[in-house]
Amino acid sequence: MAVEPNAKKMKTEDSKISPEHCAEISSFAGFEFCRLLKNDMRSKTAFIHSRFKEKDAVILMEKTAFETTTVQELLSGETELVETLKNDIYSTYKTFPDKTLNGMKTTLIYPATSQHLVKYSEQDFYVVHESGEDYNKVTLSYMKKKALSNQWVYNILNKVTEADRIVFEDPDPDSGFILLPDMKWDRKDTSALYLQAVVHRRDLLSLRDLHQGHLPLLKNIAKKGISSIGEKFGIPASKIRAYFHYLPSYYHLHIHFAHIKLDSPGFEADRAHLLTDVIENIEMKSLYYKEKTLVYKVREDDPLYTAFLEHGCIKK
Ligand code: M7G
Repeated sequence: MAVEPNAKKMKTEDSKISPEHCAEISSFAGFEFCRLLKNDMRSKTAFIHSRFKEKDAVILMEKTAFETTTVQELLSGETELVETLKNDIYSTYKTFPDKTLNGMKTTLIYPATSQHLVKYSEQDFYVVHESGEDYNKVTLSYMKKKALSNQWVYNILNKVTEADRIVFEDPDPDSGFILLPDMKWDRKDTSALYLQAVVHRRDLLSLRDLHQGHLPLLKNIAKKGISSIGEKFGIPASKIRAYFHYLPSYYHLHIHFAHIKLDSPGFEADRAHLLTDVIENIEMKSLYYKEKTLVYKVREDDPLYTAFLEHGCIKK
């Protein structure tokens, strides 16, 4: 696994690089195939459960979009065509370009936890209507016990990893944040721009925690997030969607900034909450997100699903 150039040794409890992250991996030698967790035809991504050195790994292999600058190189004698159909003026071919024009994106999660295996598996989903009371009784204790680790977030905030990728930082401990590329963005095509604004403060788990006292933080992120995207990438506010996920996968407040053209899962009505709506709702009613019944979907083998079922929040 490639170590970030400015990766430093562990300094504090919450800023660390695990030993597994220090090993360079340049091929899949030694990776054992366990099973295909999910084959997403829409995003052309295979989610694979693998084992490496007796630990679980999750591998996401994604066929990437063509790069406009290299498309013309495809039309050369190096590209092999194997005919699969011919009818009048119409023909189709399996196409094998040079490997430099045919790369895939791989995301490796290693060592992966059982929650990662659940997150990336094919699943049945159920709709949950979570009241403020359900949140306090069911969701909070689930988060404390079962949520995915925020270690990668603390590494970013402590500049242990990804420091060279930071697009913008406001270091203020109350209203500050770091804006940087989401792991899902290849940082090539700006019409697929996808950034995360990760807040410096660590007391906010999600949307549910927000009230009027956080308006300066939210407005600061909205204003500086948009202006820095304009300065750095030349993309105007009218082309950017900024939103929270509820539920998120990671319980440290972060806001997604994505290009309006980006077609990625996560914009669904039962997951995305626009930053501008959140600000306005809180302005109208400070405890809006503490009290509102929030609707979202949970996976069948997520422990939260079982907890909600026991609590009577899911009608089967
Ligand atoms: P989320 O709404 O908590 O969960 O968003 P989701 O993954 O179910 O959407 C977290 C976002 O952080 C996602 O868009 C991830 O792609 C992104 N992300 C996750 N990790 C582990 C990293 C990371 O290590 N670095 C960066 N830059 N982004 C990450």
